[in-house]
Amino acid sequence: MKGLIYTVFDEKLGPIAKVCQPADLSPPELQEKVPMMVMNIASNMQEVVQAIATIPIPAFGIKSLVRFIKFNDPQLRGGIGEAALVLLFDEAEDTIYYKYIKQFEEVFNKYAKVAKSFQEKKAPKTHYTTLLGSMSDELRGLLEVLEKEETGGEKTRAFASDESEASRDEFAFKLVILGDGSVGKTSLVLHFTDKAFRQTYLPTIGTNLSEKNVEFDGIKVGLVIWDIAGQAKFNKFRKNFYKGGKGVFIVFDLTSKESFKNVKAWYDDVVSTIGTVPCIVIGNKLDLKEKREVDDASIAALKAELKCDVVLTSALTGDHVNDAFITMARLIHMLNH
Ligand code: G3D
Ligand code: MG
Repeated sequence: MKGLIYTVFDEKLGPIAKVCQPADLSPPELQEKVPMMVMNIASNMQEVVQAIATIPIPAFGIKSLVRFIKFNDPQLRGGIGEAALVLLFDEAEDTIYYKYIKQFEEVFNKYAKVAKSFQEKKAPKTHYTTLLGSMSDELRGLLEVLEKEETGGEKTRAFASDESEASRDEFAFKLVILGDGSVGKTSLVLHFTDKAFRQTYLPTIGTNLSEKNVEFDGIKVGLVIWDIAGQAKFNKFRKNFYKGGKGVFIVFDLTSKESFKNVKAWYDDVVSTIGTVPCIVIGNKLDLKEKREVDDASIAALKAELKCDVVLTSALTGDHVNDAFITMARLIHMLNH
């Protein structure tokens, strides 16, 4: 967790960070840019949601959880003011916040209520400083508890700290997961492994590793899944990212034609870097039926062109997620024995 911002929409000054936690939250531009962005989003929504929203801030390599707050103030136009509680975290940690969003939401709701009453009472600024301080302590405490629960108190087994050693692991096969930003790569990995804390982040190539042992027909296959942390697209580290990969998933979003069009480019990029390896194309977000933009005929054509399996999944409902990974494990096992 990077920090918290309490932002208020001021009629004269626009959106401002009323208080930050820590007070010297850096880089300092965040204190200006984040309120601006959050209030922009709020003004584009029909109705300010009373739930927590995840909003990426790619320019800073971070993501945020945002809880909007409405309060009564007769002195304002319309008699209603708007504010927001914002939590900032590194993109590389997004699995933790995805997985435990409900628990975070409870904490946000509690403090949103207090902030609303502070606004309506016209409380001094020190009250908000104390509020963010308590909220920060509570969130950090929650993170600790969740981590203990997930890892059973034992320390995360350290992966080798640099990628060359990690890929030398003899018992586990390296699997890479590619595709445009927001197609659901991280959500798929999280659904399959169910481990949010037990990941190893390789900062040099901006990658999260998670492991999972798969069993089928009495055969055990260890997988180490490499997922790009954040929105990296064709970045200069991709050679290291692909190197030693025994299988490749290329994910697109069934509700985005653009992400589907880019599958071929991702495929060519991998093949030109590490040669042909087992590849499965995943069409994700199958649950969003009414928003679907990619039809079965286009998928069949791509399948024929790339000679890859295609699996349609939903990381939200979990449909076919395990199938995709098990199919991959089978392919890798077959080719490596
Ligand atoms: P990425 O790792 O490819 O960048 P993410 O993608 O896993 O971060 O997912 C991007 C957004 O898509 C997230 O929404 C996530 O919840 C959502 N998402 C992922 N898979 C599915 C799916 O199968 N169905 C639906 N409906 N949504 C999905 P937010 O709003 O959290 O950014
Ligand atoms: Mg991701």
